[in-house]
Amino acid sequence: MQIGMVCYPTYGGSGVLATELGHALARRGHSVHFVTYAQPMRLDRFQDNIFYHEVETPSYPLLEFNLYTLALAGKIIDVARYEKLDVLHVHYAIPHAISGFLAREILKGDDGVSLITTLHGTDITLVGLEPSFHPLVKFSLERSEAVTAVSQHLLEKTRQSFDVETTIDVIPNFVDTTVYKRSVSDAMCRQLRRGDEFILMHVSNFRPVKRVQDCVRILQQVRQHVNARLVFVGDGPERSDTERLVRELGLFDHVTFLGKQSALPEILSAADVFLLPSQQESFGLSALEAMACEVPVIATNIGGIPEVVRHGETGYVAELGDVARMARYCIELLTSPKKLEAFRASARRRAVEKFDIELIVPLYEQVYARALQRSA
Ligand code: GMT
Repeated sequence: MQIGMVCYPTYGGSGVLATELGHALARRGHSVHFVTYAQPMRLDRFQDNIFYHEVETPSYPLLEFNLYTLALAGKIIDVARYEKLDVLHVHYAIPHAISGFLAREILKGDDGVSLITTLHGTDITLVGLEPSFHPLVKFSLERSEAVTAVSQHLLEKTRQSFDVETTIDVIPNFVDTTVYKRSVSDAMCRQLRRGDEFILMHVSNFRPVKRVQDCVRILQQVRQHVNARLVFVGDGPERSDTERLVRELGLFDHVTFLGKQSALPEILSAADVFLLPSQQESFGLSALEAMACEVPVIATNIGGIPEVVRHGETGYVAELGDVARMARYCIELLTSPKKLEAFRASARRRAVEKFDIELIVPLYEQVYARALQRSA
C-alpha cells in the first residue's frame, strides 16, 4: 500500500507512535510518506520505503496568521497525486483531520484517497472541546473512512463529548519490545546513579498536564526513608519552574535534568521506578516504554493509564495529586527487593504480551483495508 502519514513531528507520544508505525509498515513492504512541517523526531535513520515531504507555509504581509491547515492540505494533495497514495493516516485530529478531509474532497476527481484518523488525547479531551474547534472535530470524524482511538477511555470520551455515530476502533499504542528492553549500560549507570541510591525517573514533554512538580514532591517524601535520585528526561514549558522548586526544596543534589534524549532504552533501564503523575493521559506511551524496559510505573489512575498499568502487578495507580500515596508506593517497592523484582518481570511481560508492535501493527493494516473497501 502507499500510505500517507500526518503527525506532529515534535516530542510527544502521538508523533512517536506515528513514526514507529511508519517504520513498522515500511518493514512490512508498504511505502510510507510522512507529510509534516519538520522531520519527525524518530525519523532519524534511513529505511527503505520511507519518504519525507516537508510542508512549507507561504508567508505574505497580509497573512498575519499561519495557514498551516491549508498548506498541509495542499501538500497532501500533491503527495497523494504523484505518489498515488491509497490511504492517508492522520494522527491527532486538530488540524490534521480537517486538512485530510479537505485534501480527500479535492482529490475525488483523481483516484481518491481514504482518510483514517487516529485520536490520541487532548485532541478530544481538551483542545477539541474549544467551542470553535468542536464542530470541526465532530465533522472530520464523521467524514473519515475510519477512526481509531488509543484506549477504551478515549473512545468513551469521544462518544460522550462528540456524539459521533462513526465506528471507532480501539487500537492501543505499542512498543517494539526488541528495542525497548532492559539494556544496562555501566557508563550510563555510573553517570546517573551515585553510590547505592535508587533512581526514580520521569520522561515527558514537561507540559502542565504532566504535573512534573509532583515528581519532585514524591522524591522529597521518598528521601525521608530511602536514598533516591530523581532523573528527568525531556524538556518543555514546566522545566524552569520545576528547577526552581527543586532548589527551593533543597533537592538540587538529588535531581538530574537530562533534557531531550534519544537513547531511551538505555536510560530507562537505569531506573528503578517510573513516575507518571499526570492530570490527563489517554494512554501514557512513556509508561509502556518504561514497562518494556522492566521498570514498574507509579502513576495517577487517570484516563487510559489503568488500561496500561496494572495496579499491584506492574506498578501502582493513585488519585490525582496524592503525592503522599505515590511516595508510599515508591518506598514499598524500593524496600522490598523481591516485590520490585516481581513487578519488574510483570511489567515486561505485560508490555510483550499485550502491547508489542508485532501484535498491534496488523490491526492498523486491517483498518486500512476496511477503509479502502469502504471508499470503493
Ligand atoms: O494529547 C496530547 O496532549 C498530546 C499527545 C502527544 O502527542 O503526545 O499525547 C497523547 O497521545 C499519546 C500517544 O497516543 C498518549 O500516550 C498520551 O497519553 C496522550 N496525552 C494525553 O492524553 C494528555
